[in-house]
Amino acid sequence: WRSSATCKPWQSGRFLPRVWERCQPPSRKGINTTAGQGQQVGMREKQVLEDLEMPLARRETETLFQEQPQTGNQYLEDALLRSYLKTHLPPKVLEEVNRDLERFGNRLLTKIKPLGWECELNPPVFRQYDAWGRRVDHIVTCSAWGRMKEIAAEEGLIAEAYERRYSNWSRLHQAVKLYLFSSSSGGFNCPLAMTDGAAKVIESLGIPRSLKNAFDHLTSRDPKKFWTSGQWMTERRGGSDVANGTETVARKQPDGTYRLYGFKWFTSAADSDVTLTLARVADAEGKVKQGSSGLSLFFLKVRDEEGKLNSIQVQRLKDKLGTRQMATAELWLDGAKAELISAEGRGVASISNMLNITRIHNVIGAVASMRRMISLSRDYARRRVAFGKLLKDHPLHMQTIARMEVQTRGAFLLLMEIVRLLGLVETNVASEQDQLLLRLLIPVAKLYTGKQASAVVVEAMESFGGQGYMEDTGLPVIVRDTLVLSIWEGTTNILSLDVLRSLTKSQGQVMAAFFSAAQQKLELASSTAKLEPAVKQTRDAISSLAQFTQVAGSKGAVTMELAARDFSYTLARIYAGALLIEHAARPDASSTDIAAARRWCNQELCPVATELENSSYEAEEAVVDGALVYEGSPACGSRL
Ligand code: UCC
Repeated sequence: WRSSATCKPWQSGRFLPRVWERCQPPSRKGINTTAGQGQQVGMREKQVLEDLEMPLARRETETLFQEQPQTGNQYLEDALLRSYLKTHLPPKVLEEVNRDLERFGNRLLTKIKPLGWECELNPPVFRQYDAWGRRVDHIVTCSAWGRMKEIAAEEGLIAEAYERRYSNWSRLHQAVKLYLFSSSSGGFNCPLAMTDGAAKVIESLGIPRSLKNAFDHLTSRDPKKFWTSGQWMTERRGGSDVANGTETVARKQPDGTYRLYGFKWFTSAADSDVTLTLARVADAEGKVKQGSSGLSLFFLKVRDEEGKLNSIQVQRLKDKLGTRQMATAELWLDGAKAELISAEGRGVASISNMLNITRIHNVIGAVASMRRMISLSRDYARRRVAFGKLLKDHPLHMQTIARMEVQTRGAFLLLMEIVRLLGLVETNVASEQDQLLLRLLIPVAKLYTGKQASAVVVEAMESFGGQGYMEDTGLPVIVRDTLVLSIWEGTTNILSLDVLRSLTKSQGQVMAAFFSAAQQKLELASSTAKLEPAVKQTRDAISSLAQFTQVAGSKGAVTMELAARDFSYTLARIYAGALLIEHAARPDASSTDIAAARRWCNQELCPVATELENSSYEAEEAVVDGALVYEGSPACGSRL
C-alpha cells in the first residue's frame, strides 16, 4: 500500500504510465496491494488499473484492502512443539496431554484470545477516593481480567505443576499450556508467573502449617478459591541491587507476626491476593542490618477478610511502555501485617526459588511472543501481494522469516530442556548433573531469550510493512509487551552475573555438567551424516569455551565480569545448538529439523573466545570503554 500511496492518483492520464512504471519492479507483473489468494492477483491488478482511471474523489476515499493475518489452533500449528512432545513424553501421557492441548488450543482461539484483547483495551484504572472523599485505593480491573483468573484456575495453569499427576512430566505439561496461553492472556501470564513462584517457595519450605491454606489457594483449580500472588522486590533505590536497595523494615509484634513499613516502587499485578516480599527485621532498639544478610522473606495477604487493604496505600499506577493490561503500582506499606517465612537474613536465598520460577515464565513469554509473531508473519505472507506476487514467493522475505524461525526453535528447545530438568528435580529423580545444569541454564535462557524475543518481534513487525506499526492491528502490543522481557526478573547483565554466581557457588561444577550434557547430545548425532558440519562446529565451540574457562579462570574477577555477557551468550548458543542437533538426530526427524540445526550452528557459537582473542576483557579495555562512552560528555571532566 505504500507504493500505491506514492503513486497517488493526482496524475493526468498522460502522466500515469510513467508514474506507474516507477512504482513497479521491472517485471511489472502485478501491483502492490493485497489479495486473499494468488489467483486473485490478476483481478486486483485489473481493479487498481481501473481505479487509476477513476476521478480523484472516488480514489481518495477508497479503503485499504489488506487481509488480516489469521492463525488457527496454536497447538496444532506448532510443528516443533508437537514433535518435541511426541519424542519425549511416554505414550500414555502423550495421549492425554495431546488431547488436553488440542482442546485448550481451541478454547484459546475462540474464547480466551478475545478476552486478552479486551484486557488490552480496558487497562486497570486507579480510584484513590470514593465519591465521598474516603480513601479507597481501588485498582479497578476489567471483567475480562477477572475471567482470565477463573480460566487460569479451570485450566490448572498453576495446579498442574503441583498435582504431579504425570510425575516429572507435569511441569512440561504446565509449561506448554502457559506457552500457548501467554500471547492470548492479556497480561495475565505475569500474575501467574508470580503465583507459581510463590507456590514454589512455600513448597520448598515444606508447606508449613501456617501457609497450607495459602498454598491450597495458589494451586487450586476452583475459580472461586484460586489466589494469585505478587512478588514485591523493587524499592526506590533500585531493582537489581536488592541487597542494598531494600529499605522496608519489619517490626515484630507480640503475637509473633510482623508489621512492615516501607515503599515498594514496582509491584507487578498489584491486584493480587497475597504476596512475598523482603524486609529487614528491626531489633529491640529498632536497628536493622544492612546488606543481603539483613534481608528476610515475608508472606502477606494484600487485603483482610472484609476486603480492606492490609495497611497498604496505593500511591499510583505505573505508566509503562507495555504490559499495560496489568496493574503495576507503587505501594506504601504502613504497618502491613506479615509472616516471616524464611530464616532471618536468608531472604534473598529464599526468594531465589521464586525468581528461578518467574525467570522460567519469562522464557515462556519470550518464546511465545516469537512464535506468535512468526505465526502471524507467515500467514500474512500467504495473503499479501507485493511486486506482483505473494510475499511468501519472495525469497528474501522468506529468508528473513526463516532466520527468525531458527532463533525461535533454539529458544523453544532451551525452554523445554529447562522445564524437563525442573520436572526431574521436583520429583526427586534428577541426577546431580541435572540439578547443576538447571541452576546454570535458567539465567542463561532468561537472558538469551529475552534478547532474542526483542529482536525477533521487531523484525517480525517489519514483515507487515507499515501495518505492523499500526496500533489497532494488535502487533505493537506484542512488541511492547515483549520488550520488558529482557528487563524485569533481572536484566541481561544482572543475569550474566548470576551465571557467574552459579559457577562460583558450585566451584565450577556447573560447567562440568554443561560440557558433559552438551557432549552427550552431540554423540547421539554422530551417525547422522547431514548433521556432521553442525556437530563439528559445536564441538569446536565447546573446546574453545573450555580453553576460555581455563585462561579466564587464571586472569581473575575483572576478566570474568567483562566476559560475563559474552560467556552467557556462548553457553546459550552452544547448548541450544546441541539441543537442535539432538532433535534433528531423531529417527523421524524432518529435513527442516536438520536445516534448523545446521543454520543455528552456522552462527558464531563461541563469541567469548573471539572477544578474548581481541583482548576485550583486559582491564585497559574497561578504561577505553569509559572513554568511548563519555567522550564529549560534560560529566567526564578533563580526566578522559
Ligand atoms: O518483581 C519483578 C516483576 C515481577 C513480574 C514477574 C513476571 C515475570 C513473568 C513473565 C511472564 C511473561 S521484577 C524484579 C525482579 N528482581 C530481580 O530479578 C532481582 C535482580 N537481582 C538479582 O537477581 C541479584 O543477583 C540478587 C538480588 C539475587 C543479588 O542479591 P545478593 O544478596 O547481593 O546476592 P548473593 O549474596 O550472591 O546471594 C544471596 C544468596 C546466595 O546463597 P548463599 O547465601 O547460600 O550462598 C546465593 O547463592 O542467594 C543465592 N542466590 C541464588 N540461588 C542468589 N540468586 C540465586 C539464584 N538465581 N538461584 C539460586
